[in-house]
Amino acid sequence: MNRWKAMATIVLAGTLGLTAGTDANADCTGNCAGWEAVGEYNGTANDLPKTVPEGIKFRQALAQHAPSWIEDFAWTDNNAWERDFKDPTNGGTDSSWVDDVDLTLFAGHGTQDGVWFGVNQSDRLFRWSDADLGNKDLEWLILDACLVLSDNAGKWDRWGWPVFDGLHYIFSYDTITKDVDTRGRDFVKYAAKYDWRVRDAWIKATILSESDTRAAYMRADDGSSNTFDDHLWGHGYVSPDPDNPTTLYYMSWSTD
Ligand SMILES: [Ca+2]
Ligand SMILES: [Ca+2]
Ligand SMILES: [Ca+2]
Ligand SMILES: [Ca+2]
Repeated sequence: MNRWKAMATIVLAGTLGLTAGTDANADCTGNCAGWEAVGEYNGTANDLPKTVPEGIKFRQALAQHAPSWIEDFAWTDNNAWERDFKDPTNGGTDSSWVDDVDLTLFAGHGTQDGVWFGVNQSDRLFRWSDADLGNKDLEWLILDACLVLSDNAGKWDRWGWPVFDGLHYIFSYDTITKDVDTRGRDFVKYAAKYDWRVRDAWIKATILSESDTRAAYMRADDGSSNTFDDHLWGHGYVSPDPDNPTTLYYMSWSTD
């Protein structure tokens, strides 16, 4: 369905007594997840046929293993937009989408500076300087894409200090990674079916999916948080939000 048609349907519901407004997407209440997957790059990069299937498997795993969770949004290909990840202070709408939920998965192309979309909405690169995450809600962001968490000296000032604003974790890759459709599913499986810590679930999901790459995460803590021991909501301890991070942690590992 065309994205604008989808939003028009929601606005129409407002005339039936639900809340209608300029922002058709109401705040998500409860345990909320969303995902965006770009398989079609419209000639700007090679297409990635496994990304949309990854999102669908992520959806199915949530339904199967984490039934208390709601899928708040799922945008694919030309309906997946950079502005959904960008903070309103930078001209984006993340407080209605990516930062309005607890867990977001992105699958597509990446570099150490950001992740790529197939259309200009409002541009094609969600760059670290576009981001301010957790000031609305988001706890966990999976950027299943190459190189976002490249292990070099600049990493703290890219995806670290300027980005973590209540956010607990970014899960991604140090190196390139392959187009694989299982990682979102396996993350949910280990975090929800087996109640593992989220860090352990991402490590497991990456090791299961391929070899010869290095996956990574970055997380934040302040004086009262303990994100190391985070689980998904409903599946164990969840740390208070590190709203003013005092320490950032980085880990990468071989997927051999
Ligand atoms: Ca939350
Ligand atoms: Ca951008
Ligand atoms: Ca935000
Ligand atoms: Ca939060």
